[in-house]
Amino acid sequence: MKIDAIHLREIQMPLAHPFETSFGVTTGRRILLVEIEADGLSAWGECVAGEHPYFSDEQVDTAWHIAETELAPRLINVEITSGRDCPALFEQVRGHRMAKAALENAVWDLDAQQQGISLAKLLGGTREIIPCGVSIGIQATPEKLMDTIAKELAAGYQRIKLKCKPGWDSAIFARVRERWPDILLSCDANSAYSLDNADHIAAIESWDQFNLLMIEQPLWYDDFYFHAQLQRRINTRICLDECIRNRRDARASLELGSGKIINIKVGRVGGFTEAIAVHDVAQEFGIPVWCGGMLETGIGRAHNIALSSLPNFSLPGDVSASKRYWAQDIIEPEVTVSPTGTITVPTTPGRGFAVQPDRIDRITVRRQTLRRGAAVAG
Ligand code: OSB
Ligand code: MG
Repeated sequence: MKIDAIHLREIQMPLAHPFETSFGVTTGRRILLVEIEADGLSAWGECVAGEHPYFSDEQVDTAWHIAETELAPRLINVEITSGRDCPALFEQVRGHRMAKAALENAVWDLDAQQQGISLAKLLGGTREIIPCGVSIGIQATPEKLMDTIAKELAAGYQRIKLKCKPGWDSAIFARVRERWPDILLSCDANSAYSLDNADHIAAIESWDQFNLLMIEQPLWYDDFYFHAQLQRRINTRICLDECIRNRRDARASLELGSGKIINIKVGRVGGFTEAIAVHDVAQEFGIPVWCGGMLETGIGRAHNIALSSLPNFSLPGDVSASKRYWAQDIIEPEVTVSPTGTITVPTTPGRGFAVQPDRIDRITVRRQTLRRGAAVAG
């Protein structure tokens, strides 16, 4: 494929509702989008780096800088045949996986369009519909949380994940379980706990009583070892998110016994090639995976839907309807969820959701273009 231009843009979009995790509150998103122009086609990638380096060490401005000065120049003047060529092109650059994923995923999006097949099919997807869950942020009051859960269950979502932190955990889980003894319920601590505090260990050990589907990343964002110690002390499965950067991490953590479920975020692992590899390692170990979310616009959401169609994505993902995040999404149609909590995987060529260029233009706050043939530093 011959790439004619790579466009970077930053858009700004207010969230329909603030989202609070153990690391902070997000009220609006700054998002780096990548558009690749080739053969008259337009392909897109979304960078999931946040406004601050709180979830991971990347952040929207570092991602922009690396995409502009290191990654796009490596991609613009070469002949490639698929998104699978990107990891080798980008290999010299260490880390910056979210920036890499934004570019690589746009190449996959382009490849699917050129081949006239769905992105899901190109990735190796087999599911026609995917099961959906929701991630519910920390709320101002327990009553507000109960109302939110009731609303999401009524909308059909198959699994409720509660963001938690010390002070917003056991008592909350007890209340939710009292009202809904049988729902699929999980929690996500985003590394809010540590094992050097006896209170924390006792708290986490006591969570077995809540029959949680999983406890997501309770300990340090870069740890496997202490998660393995914790996993041996509890019956509830630990799900790893932040600490899985690639297929080696998946293998090491599963051999160590750090967890029994993996959340795959395509941005966190550096793109679709590595996401598929992590999926395959987990499958080899008999470990289910599910697709995580990073408050994406419709572009990243469409890519998550395609990824979720792979066979080992057997648990409901954090892939939910556009309207939970945005007053108006940047794709058409918006992502909708059926009354039974599923999303239908598109079968049309490419990502299956058209981007709305006019709307994107209106919310763009900076842009940069790199054209084929242009001299690039290096
Ligand atoms: O840990 O899964 C996480 C959002 C931002 C950063 C980290 C996480 C999340 C979510 C939201 O849980 C998932 C979603 O997009 O709905
Ligand atoms: Mg998480």
